[in-house]
Amino acid sequence: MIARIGRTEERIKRAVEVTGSAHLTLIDPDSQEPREAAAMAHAALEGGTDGIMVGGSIGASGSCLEKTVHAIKEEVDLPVVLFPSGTAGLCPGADAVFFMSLLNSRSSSYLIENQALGAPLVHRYGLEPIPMAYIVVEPGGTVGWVGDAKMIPRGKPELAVAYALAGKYMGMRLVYLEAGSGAIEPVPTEMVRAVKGAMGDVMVVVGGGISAGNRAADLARAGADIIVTGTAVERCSDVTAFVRELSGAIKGIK
Ligand code: 1GP
Repeated sequence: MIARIGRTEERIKRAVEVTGSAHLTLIDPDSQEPREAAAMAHAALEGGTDGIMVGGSIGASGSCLEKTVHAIKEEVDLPVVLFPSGTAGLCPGADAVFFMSLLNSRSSSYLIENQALGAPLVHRYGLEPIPMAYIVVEPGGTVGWVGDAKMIPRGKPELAVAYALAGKYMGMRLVYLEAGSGAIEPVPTEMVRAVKGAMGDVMVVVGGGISAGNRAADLARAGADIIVTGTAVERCSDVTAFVRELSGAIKGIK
C-alpha cells in the first residue's frame, strides 16, 4: 500500500498552494504558561498564521508540553504540530509531529535513535508523522550545539543542496533549513534558492532569526514554502500585528 499524506500535512500544503508561502508560529512551551501560549496562538491566528508548532531545545517536555498543546488546541482551529528535539518532545493531543532527522548531525542519537525510540509513542498517541529532513546552518544556535550538528557554512549552498537531496531521496516530504532560534541572520537567500531549485515538490521550510516582514519576503521570493517564526513572535508587543506583517509580506509573493 502506498503511504497517503495525512490531513494535517494536506492542510499545510494547501495553505502553501493557495497563497504561495505559508507561515507557522513556533511556541516554546517552556517560555510561558499554557494559557498565555493559547492567547499567543489566538493572536497569531488573527494575524494570518497557518499553523502552530510546539517545541524547544530545552525544557519542552512533560506536563508543561502537554498542557500547552491542550490549551492551544482548545483555543484555535489550526494545525498544531509538535517540533520535538527528542522523544521527550512528544505528547498526545497534537495533530501531527514533524518526524525529523537532523541529517547533518554527528550523533546517531539525532539521526535515528530518538526517532526509533519515539516512533512507538507517535503510534500510541495517534500523531500524524510528517517526514522532514532537518538541516542546521551556521550559526545554528542552541539546536546546533545540542544536536551535535556539523553546521553547513553560510557560503556553501551546495552542501545544503546535497543534504536536502539526500533527504528527498529518502522520501522526506519537507526539508527544514534552520539557522537556530534567535539567530542574528536567517539562512542566506542564495542557499534557499539553491535548495528549492533542487527540491521540486518537496516543501522547503526556513526558520531561525526571521524578525521582520522584509526578511521573510526575501526568503519566500527565494523559494521558501514555509516561514517559521518563534523568538520574534515571543518578543513583539502585538502578536497579531507582527504576524500580519509577516504573513502579509510572504503571501502572494510567488
Ligand atoms: C527555531 O527556526 C525556529 O527552531 C524559529 O527560530 O526563534 O529565531 O524565530 P526563531
